[in-house]
Amino acid sequence: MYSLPQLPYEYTALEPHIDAQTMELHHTKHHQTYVDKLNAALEKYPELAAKSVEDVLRDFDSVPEDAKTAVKNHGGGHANHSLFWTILSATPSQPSEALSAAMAVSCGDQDTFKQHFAEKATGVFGSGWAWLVVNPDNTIEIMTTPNQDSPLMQGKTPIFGLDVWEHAYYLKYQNRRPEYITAFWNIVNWAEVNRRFDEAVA
Ligand code: MN3
Repeated sequence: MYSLPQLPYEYTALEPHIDAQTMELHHTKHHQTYVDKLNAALEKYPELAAKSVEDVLRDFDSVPEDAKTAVKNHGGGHANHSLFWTILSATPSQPSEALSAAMAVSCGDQDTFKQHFAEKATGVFGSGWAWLVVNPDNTIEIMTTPNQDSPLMQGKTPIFGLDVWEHAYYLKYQNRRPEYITAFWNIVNWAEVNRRFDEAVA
């Protein structure tokens, strides 16, 4: 059985960049629904449900046919949001030297990285995510996925991601996704991204 993780901060913590009402609905309604539907879908597969959702997604080929769509959508939704909450923080931090060096190789300097990431995130058609992922060869890249598809299903380890579903920003920003993306840079928990990077390349 999967459960909704607690947020490591209050719903108001990311104001004014992400408003408290959006955070509360996003966490208690949207994320909770992914958890509930994932649990329902895996009820008859207890051996799968005993694994972490990340491990289930990494080994997506072995998920039974009749559970694949639910695992992709709701397992992806659970994993994606579980990561997303942790890479947000009101406390400023910076990319580590190691992460900056990896970024410099594939994404350019920090400003170039932010620009490319914002372009990718803005360009997601409909609902989806923009990511920074670590590839199996330890290079990093910016990518996007539609809906709740997880980069883990492609053998990539997400270390940073932005939810660009309208439910993530519509109350405050309405249709102005680029403004939400700009505001997001103020609340990135780079300390956690650094930790995830170190873990992925170790
Ligand atoms: Mn969402």
